[in-house]
Amino acid sequence: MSAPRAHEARRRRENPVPGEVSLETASADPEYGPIVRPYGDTTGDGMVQVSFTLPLPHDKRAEGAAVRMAHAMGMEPALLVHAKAMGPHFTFFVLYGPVKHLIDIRDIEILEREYELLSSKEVNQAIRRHLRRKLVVVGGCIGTDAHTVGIDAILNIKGFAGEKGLEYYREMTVHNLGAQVLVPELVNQARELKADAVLVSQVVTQRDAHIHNTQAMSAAFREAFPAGQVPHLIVGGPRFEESAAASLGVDRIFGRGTTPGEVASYLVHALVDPSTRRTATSTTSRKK
Ligand code: B12
Repeated sequence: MSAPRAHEARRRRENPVPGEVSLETASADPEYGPIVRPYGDTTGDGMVQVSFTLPLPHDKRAEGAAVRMAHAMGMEPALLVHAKAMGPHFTFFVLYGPVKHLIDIRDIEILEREYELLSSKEVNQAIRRHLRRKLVVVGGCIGTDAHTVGIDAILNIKGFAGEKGLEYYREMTVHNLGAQVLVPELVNQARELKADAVLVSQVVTQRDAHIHNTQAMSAAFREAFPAGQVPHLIVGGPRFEESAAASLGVDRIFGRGTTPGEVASYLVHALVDPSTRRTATSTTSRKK
């Protein structure tokens, strides 16, 4: 969960607006949480919209297959609202209908931000005071991935969402290696530039490329550096699960909507001044 959404979840728990679905306690009205279902026209009607492509030319049989697929996914009845040929051999569908599934939001596991958000001034002060040298950041997109907008949003001075990127921080030295950086090149650059942190972006997820590339990158760093001297490894991109850091062999994952200020604050927390730890962090809202 990105920080703005984590904030929103916290606000709703601590300061709910009347009528909002409760994130904690069962409401007298079964429509208002903590057990929820989707809605389209009226609250609790279960309506959802799904889209998918079938490897069939667009005809009546393909439309029947799409409806049957929606039934198999628990959508009953399923209304076919859009079908469009994607070339001669494929058809794209949109279907709308109700599902019966219920979600108990008390069982949802989330990663809440575990550190304080600092201003750029506070970040610079902390680095000066505790590290007494510039914090060195090396970043880029690895593999064949050429989607640099995300890493540029975090690193480049112009930043993202009204926040300046890490290049703006006087106490950081940032090396943005750009697109399609080969892992051995990234490892060499990190060593030569004495990187404290390596920031990698992965946007393309076809055939789980983001997972495989990240694991290969982390393995290469652990092989190339002595234990305890591996730079802090951070990966980001819109389709990562932020809770999967350990299984990918990295120290931290940042997802959709991340802002440079969050990353700068995290770097201070992880590498410079761990006292920025926030007091209460919870991963589930219900004890099992
Ligand atoms: C712009 C774009 C391109 C541009 C990229 C230009 C560039 N210099 O980056 C061009 C036209 C080159 C392109 C090419 C391709 N693209 Co494209 N592209 C997009 C598009 C429209 C926007 C991506 C973007 O810029 N988002 C804005 C940034 C700010 O968001 P972000 O990347 O999520 O980054 C944020 C967070 O994720 C996070 N973050 C990201 N990285 C990192 C790293 C760190 C360290 C941290 C802390 C945080 C962080 O912080 C950022 C700010 O919040 C998306 C669709 C979409 N709407 O997302 C498709 C999309 C990503 N592309 C796609 C595809 C398939 C391709 C191509 C394969 C198309 C083709 N057949 O040629 C090629 C691949 C090229 C390649 N070798 O990589 C698919 C990927 C599908 C998939 N499952 O993987 C998408 C999703 C479109 C789609 N729906 O099909 N693309």
